[in-house]
Amino acid sequence: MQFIDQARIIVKAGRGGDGIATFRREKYVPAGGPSGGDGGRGGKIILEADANLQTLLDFKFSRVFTATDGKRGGPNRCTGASGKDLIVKVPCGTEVRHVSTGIILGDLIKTGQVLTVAFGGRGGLGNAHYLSNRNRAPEKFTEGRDGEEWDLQLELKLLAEVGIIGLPNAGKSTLIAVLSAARPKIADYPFTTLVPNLGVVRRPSGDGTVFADIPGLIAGAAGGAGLGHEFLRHIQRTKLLVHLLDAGREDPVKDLLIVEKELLAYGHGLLQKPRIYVLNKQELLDKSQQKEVICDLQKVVGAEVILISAVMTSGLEDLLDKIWMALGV
Ligand SMILES: Nc1nc2c(ncn2[C@@H]2O[C@H](COP(=O)(O)OP(=O)(O)OP(=O)(O)O)[C@@H](O)[C@H]2O)c(=O)[nH]1
Ligand SMILES: [Mg+2]
Repeated sequence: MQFIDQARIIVKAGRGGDGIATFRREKYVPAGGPSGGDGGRGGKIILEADANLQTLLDFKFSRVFTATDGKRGGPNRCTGASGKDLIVKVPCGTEVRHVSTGIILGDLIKTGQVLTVAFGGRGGLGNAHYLSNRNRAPEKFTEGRDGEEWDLQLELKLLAEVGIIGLPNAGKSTLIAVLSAARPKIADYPFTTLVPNLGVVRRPSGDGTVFADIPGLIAGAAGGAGLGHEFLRHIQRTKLLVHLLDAGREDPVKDLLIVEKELLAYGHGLLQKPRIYVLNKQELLDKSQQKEVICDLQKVVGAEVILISAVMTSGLEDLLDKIWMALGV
């Protein structure tokens, strides 16, 4: 289950400091020579892969990254201070390319891996460099060079961490729509969704987690019925499943067992994946009916079943809390 998260950023490395022209003035030294120091180099921009980030969400808000300039040279051949490098953290798996040429600068795969994307300008030379036999008192010095500036395209192939499963019409697309910025088609008939929708949900630590609405699970899916088989393969790569049940159906326990049976039939460890069970469309039942259905479901799954209404957006905070807890984030 992959989709591409993209961001465009501008990186500006620091300018080099200027060299200067000065002459030694010391007691008892009659003709002090040139002593102007060189400018410091500008700071560079470095991207660093960080396993704590999952998406490029934050680059939608801060897009320009600037490193500081190098300082001017000083007298007595003192080189100016270098500009400070700026380290920008990106999620592991980020691919970096130049917007203008399309050239790939690199792939940041492992946490801690770094890539310099803009080099700082060289510092200018002080007049001490221009001393020669013909010119014992050079006034010449050079200015620092500009740092590199680039438009970069960041691309990240996202892996869905949370898969929302359940029978057609359970409200999977509705749930992903209320939790994220995704706007999938929603309708009151089965098989509305034909390919998985993905949405990024912001978690308390600030970064995003990718949710996938996995459609088309029906009886026989593991054997290839419906759309199921294709998507069961994708579910394998998620870390957590949210199993959504429809409170408006005749027998939610039966529905639950249909889907669980498919997970079992497909194998590949799907049944061992951590799961959170959720009864959706709570407002279709009165309080005592809700209690009864929840109780029946809990008996079968041996775990808590969370009651929500995606349409009324109730119970969602509790659901997200449980999800973050299960993911350990
Ligand atoms: N009453 C009520 N209806 C809901 C709720 N959530 C979803 N629905 C309705 O249920 C129907 C199906 O919702 P979808 O989100 O399209 O369901 P889905 O699971 O994505 O269905 P498929 O894409 O066909 O697998 C729509 O008419 C929704 O408006 C809810 O909390 N309460
Ligand atoms: Mg759908």
